[in-house]
Amino acid sequence: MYIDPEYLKETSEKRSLDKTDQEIVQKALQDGVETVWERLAKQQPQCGFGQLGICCNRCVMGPCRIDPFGGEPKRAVCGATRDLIAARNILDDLATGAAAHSDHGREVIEVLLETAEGKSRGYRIMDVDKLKAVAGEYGIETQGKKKAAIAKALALAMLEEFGTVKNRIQLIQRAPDKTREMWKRIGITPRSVDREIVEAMHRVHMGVGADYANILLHALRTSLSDGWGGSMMATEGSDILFGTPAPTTTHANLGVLKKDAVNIVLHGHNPILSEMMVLAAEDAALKKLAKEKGARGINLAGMCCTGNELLMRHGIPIAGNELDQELAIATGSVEVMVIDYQCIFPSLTDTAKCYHTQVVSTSEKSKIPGATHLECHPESALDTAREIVKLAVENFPHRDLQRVRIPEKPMKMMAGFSEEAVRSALGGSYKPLIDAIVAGKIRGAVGIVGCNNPKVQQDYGHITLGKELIKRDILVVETGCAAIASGKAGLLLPEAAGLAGDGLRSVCEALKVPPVLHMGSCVDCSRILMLAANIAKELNVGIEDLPLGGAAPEWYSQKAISIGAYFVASGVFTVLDIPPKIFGSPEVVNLLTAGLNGLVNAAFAVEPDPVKAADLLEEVIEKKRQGLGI
Ligand code: BF8
Repeated sequence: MYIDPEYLKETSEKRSLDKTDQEIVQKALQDGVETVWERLAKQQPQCGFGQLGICCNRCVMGPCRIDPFGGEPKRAVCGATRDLIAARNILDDLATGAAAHSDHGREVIEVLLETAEGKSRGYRIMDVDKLKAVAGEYGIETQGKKKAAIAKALALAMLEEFGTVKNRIQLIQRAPDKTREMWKRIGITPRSVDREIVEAMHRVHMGVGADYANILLHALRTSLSDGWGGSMMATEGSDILFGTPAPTTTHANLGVLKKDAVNIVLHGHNPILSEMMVLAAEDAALKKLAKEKGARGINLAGMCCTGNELLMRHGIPIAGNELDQELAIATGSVEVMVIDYQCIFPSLTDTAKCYHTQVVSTSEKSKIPGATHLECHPESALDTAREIVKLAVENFPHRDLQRVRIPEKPMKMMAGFSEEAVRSALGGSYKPLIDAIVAGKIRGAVGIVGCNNPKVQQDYGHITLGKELIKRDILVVETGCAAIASGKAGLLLPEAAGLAGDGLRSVCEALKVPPVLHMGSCVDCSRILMLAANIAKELNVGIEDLPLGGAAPEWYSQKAISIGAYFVASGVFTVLDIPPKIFGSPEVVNLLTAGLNGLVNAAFAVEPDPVKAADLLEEVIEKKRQGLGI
């Protein structure tokens, strides 16, 4: 349809920072496709009580809301105050996020067990060294034992930590002593993954405690069970099964889709099926079929964190981050979008109906009306993957060439910086990095993580903050959609060191690494924890003493709340740019942005302007440097 070119330009620039995304935003508008931005506009004005976190919809004496101006009603029907309502709401959100990460982790460990027992097909143990190292941490004897036996013992030991038999999460031992003592002192040492989440659900029920601070402390404990438990197990289990990432070069943005190949986009979070898709796409018979259908080949492209998992381990190009899922379909070039779970728009099948794209759902947990459901089970995942590739190949002739537009220039990028890879880039020890920090060449490091949110111009927060920090000689490590944003913007290239301050630039040039390091998917924020823990241990201090910061500039999800909370609970000051739904309770705001300093030597800040956020992070980093006497 005809749309005024000025309007198209202005609207697309408002929606996304990235030129290739802008191009397809314009196409989607011209094609009349409803996207997340149209839906956000239709929701205006959004509910003020909800935004402030002072509405409660837990029981049927309600729903209730509190007057934000101090008038009546001051209490819900049950008697809950604004503080209690806001604290329970945030715990509920956080527990949902922790559950999402940890349930993903559990599935990975289940596949590890089935692989060890010879019940899965196509899966192999790729990193035997890591298997042995992690098994050693669990006290599992590895000498003279077959890898299958070690993997079985490890998987069972990890699965026990989801329940309450052990009531102890082994991997928290990776945190420095001082940090663990801090947790113990304030009673937030996580006991097990599921236990903290179930207890969170218990605590948000009506009539289970009215002390908002007590509820928020449990939120920290729940988040720690995610970061040092479920998420860390997801990372370690995936590395053992699929390989620990090492630096690799690939491409990012919607330009990685190909005009002449069958395009399959892999979207979601769990690498279990997508790893089999990598094998299936190499199948000679399917490649031949693709040729017969007129395609040059089969092109896999990632999206969101499934994409991150694939690019970290296989260098598979990534089409984009969260707000790109509809845009990828709007290129008109996607034969199949495969989804596992999390961060998948429920309306994706409606978007797909505007083109020839088929959405294939693969998890029993994540079915979408209108999608073709081909369920992934470890014993038959490779066959399922082949079936999906065949479906995509057979769909290729249905592509309407008149409606295809693919941006021309994919951006080159580097990824694969697992904690092990960072250490090896440094020559096998953290000493050179610590020396650079002590010498002030690098002032500190910030983990930029999290999502896109249509309330912010796509990628603006990530890129502006990232550039500001590296300019100030602060190393940036990233995961999730933040890392994809940096990939699209060219910050994940060694050449981007030219944008850094003199000190950071010299270190990056010497090591031939970018000033922004892609450390993986959102569960791989556990890699950031490990990096911090290992540096703290070398210095014999706690993580809370290090010149570190965290930021989630465009966050939207409950998972991001859990990540932010375990950063803070681990002693890392963290800035959010989108306000969490707590501002109806000054007491909750005060505890989370100030009071926590007295408990974990870190707190949250909320700052919508990324340049000012960089100021806050720099200030904290300099203070921590002073504390260390450097
Ligand atoms: O887990 S950063 S939008 S894709 S929640 Fe989702 Fe947020 Fe992206 Fe990965 Ni993480």
